[in-house]
Amino acid sequence: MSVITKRSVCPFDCPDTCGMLVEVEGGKAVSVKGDPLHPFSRGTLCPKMRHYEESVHSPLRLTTPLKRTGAKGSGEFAPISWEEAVATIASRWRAIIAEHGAEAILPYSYAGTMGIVQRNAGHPFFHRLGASRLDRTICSPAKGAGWQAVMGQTATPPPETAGKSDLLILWGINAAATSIHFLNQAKEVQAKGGTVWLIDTYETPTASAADRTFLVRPGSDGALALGIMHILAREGLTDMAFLDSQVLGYEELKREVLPLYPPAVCSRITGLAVEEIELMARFFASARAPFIRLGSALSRYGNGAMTVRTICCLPALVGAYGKEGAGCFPDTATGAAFPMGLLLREDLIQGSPRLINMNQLGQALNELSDPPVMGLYVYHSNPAAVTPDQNAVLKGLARENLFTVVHERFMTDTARYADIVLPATSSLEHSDIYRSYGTYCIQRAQGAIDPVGESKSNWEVFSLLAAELGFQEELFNLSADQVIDRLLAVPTPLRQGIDEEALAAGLPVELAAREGGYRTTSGKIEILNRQLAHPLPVYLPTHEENGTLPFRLMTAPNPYALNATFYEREELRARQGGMQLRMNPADAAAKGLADGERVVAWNALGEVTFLLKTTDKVPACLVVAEGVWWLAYAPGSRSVNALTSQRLTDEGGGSTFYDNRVDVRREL
Ligand SMILES: Nc1nc2c(c(=O)[nH]1)N[C@H]1C(S)=C(S)[C@@H](COP(=O)(O)OP(=O)(O)OC[C@H]3O[C@@H](n4cnc5c(=O)[nH]c(N)nc54)[C@H](O)[C@@H]3O)O[C@H]1N2
Ligand SMILES: Nc1nc2c(c(=O)[nH]1)N[C@H]1C(S)=C(S)[C@@H](COP(=O)(O)OP(=O)(O)OC[C@H]3O[C@@H](n4cnc5c(=O)[nH]c(N)nc54)[C@H](O)[C@@H]3O)O[C@H]1N2
Ligand SMILES: [Mo]
Repeated sequence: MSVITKRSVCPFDCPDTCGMLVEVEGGKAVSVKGDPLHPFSRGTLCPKMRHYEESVHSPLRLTTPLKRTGAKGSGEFAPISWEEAVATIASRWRAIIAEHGAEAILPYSYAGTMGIVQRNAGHPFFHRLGASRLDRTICSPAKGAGWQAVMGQTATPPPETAGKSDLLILWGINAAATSIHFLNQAKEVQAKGGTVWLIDTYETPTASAADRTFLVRPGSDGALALGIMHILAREGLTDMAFLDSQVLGYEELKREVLPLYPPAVCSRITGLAVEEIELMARFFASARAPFIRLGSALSRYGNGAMTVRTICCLPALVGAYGKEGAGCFPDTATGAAFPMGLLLREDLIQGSPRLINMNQLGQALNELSDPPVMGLYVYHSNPAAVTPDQNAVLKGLARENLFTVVHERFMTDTARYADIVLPATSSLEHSDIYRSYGTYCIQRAQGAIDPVGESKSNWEVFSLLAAELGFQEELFNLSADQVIDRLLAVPTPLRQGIDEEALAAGLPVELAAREGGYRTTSGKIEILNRQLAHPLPVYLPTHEENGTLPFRLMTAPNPYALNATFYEREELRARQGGMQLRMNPADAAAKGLADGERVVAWNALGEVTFLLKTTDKVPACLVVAEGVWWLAYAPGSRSVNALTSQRLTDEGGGSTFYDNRVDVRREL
């Protein structure tokens, strides 16, 4: 049989958005490779995607619609036809709407696929239905709020420019796991004699790519940035010409804020020595082009937006913004490349349905009334695993009077609680167009193989449901490819000058046009922003700054999984070494715990069994639980998010996954 190679794009929630070449033989994907034409990933894939074909053709794929036959959560189901599934959903929803109104139905989705059409497929449908709206804040809205406080809508530099820096700071990012191709920039910097620093709370694998690693206390980075700025101001290391002409509020910062943050104070907050903070300040000031690559985890704290805002001020003091190879890179914002209104159809919203914060699904399912949530439709998300306060989420999902539909590729922890399960295509089985939050690439991809079993894409399922409910809008009758064509038919400033033919042919294309200047209210970088509750940056405490339990809990990404995705792959689970809790050997000894033993981490929200891994890469008073395991493969009956709370960030309504404490004991 002949092998055909097709271009595709990695659909997962990762800043790199790699280009892929898929080899198809006899209708099956037999291998995937990195696409050498992709400008950022340059032909290599991460360890998860190197064998994507094993996920696509996994024996665990769901292949038919299912209806529940046992108790909720038991995982007992019987196959049904698509006709029965769609008719059941429509009739149950009609009954819910008649009794409680359409707001009693809640969609729940996040980032199982990042493709623009499939990811947003439910938006027009649920707007038209009149359902409650979901505030999709689980990832990093506080990071966005922090950047915007200082930089407004200013475009970030292309990530590749970091290679031209002479001091690259990987600040709160485990790039070896979450953006492996960005490490090419780190290598470029080092090859030219420059320096790479990592600032994290424990020593991740990225430390081996850095010349020096600084470990700070969780959520204290804002104090580090203030301490560095204090020293820059004190020692006259600032770029006054830049500050005078391009920045608003430096004098106010210097007069009112920086005196409160001498190095000794910042040392107490961050845990770094005064000498380390001084060294960082002087080195930063003497760099020709300092570049900060900012991760997201440090924004997932009660003070997360303020932390990001404070760090974003730092490059302004040395005139690093606007200089090639310098500045700060949080993410790329490329949504405006497409006329998203055509797809999101907010004009279909009737009245003002309530907005439910996705981090507080537990509260929504258990506590909301007027109306209560009676119907839940989950698509490309796995809230039983990824959403904070797992015990509250599972309690809600177990409600006998809650009608739950889950559209999934696998029998996830969430799907086990469904009344109806619908099988979803993988990205190799449907069309989409992709943008990226870590590069300026866009790329269109068509299905490379036929759907596995009877699976259907998000777009197709919402078209079926719309037809069953009698929705007349033309959009619901279009195919995903037709929707993509319509998006591409409308020119946007961001797509100006791109090679439309290459895009149509499925090649990766870089957006070049970016509006220059500082896109803030004042047209300057705004250290002072009077529209905010705190007009100047200050250090705010985290939720758990003064908590009483002994360990701060880091719920970090693992290189061999992506949130709760990829757990179907035994080899990747094995490479994680099981569901581990990592702890400093001295802390373990003080507790009488031994490496490899089953331990229980606990707090007021729940208890979770882990395998203990002692390592001096983790500092004292910290424990690390990487990965979001499926319960089927967890050592106990819960996974890490039974220990994380529904509390939100200071701005943006974001998750606070890292702002939790636990104690640890031997499992009895
Ligand atoms: N392999 C893999 N890749 C992924 C993911 C995954 O789970 N696995 N997740 C994807 C998703 S959804 C996202 S949003 C992105 C980014 O996902 P993020 O979760 O933002 O991950 P990183 O940006 O790598 O940053 C995490 C690092 O920040 C550190 N950290 C935690 N608290 C602090 C702090 O207070 N200060 C400092 N300095 N560091 C801190 C953690 O220890 C960790 O090493 O990655 C994506 N890519
Ligand atoms: N403890 C802890 N919890 C976390 C995090 C953490 O670092 N630590 N990270 C948080 C962050 S940053 C994020 S962004 C969230 C991510 O939250 P989610 O986006 O919910 O994360 P995933 O686990 O990737 O779940 C996506 C699901 O979508 C399914 N899927 C994939 N493609 C399709 C498709 O085309 N259609 C349908 N219907 N389904 C599809 C996959 O099989 C998978 O089960 O998790 C958060 N939770
Ligand atoms: Mo995320």
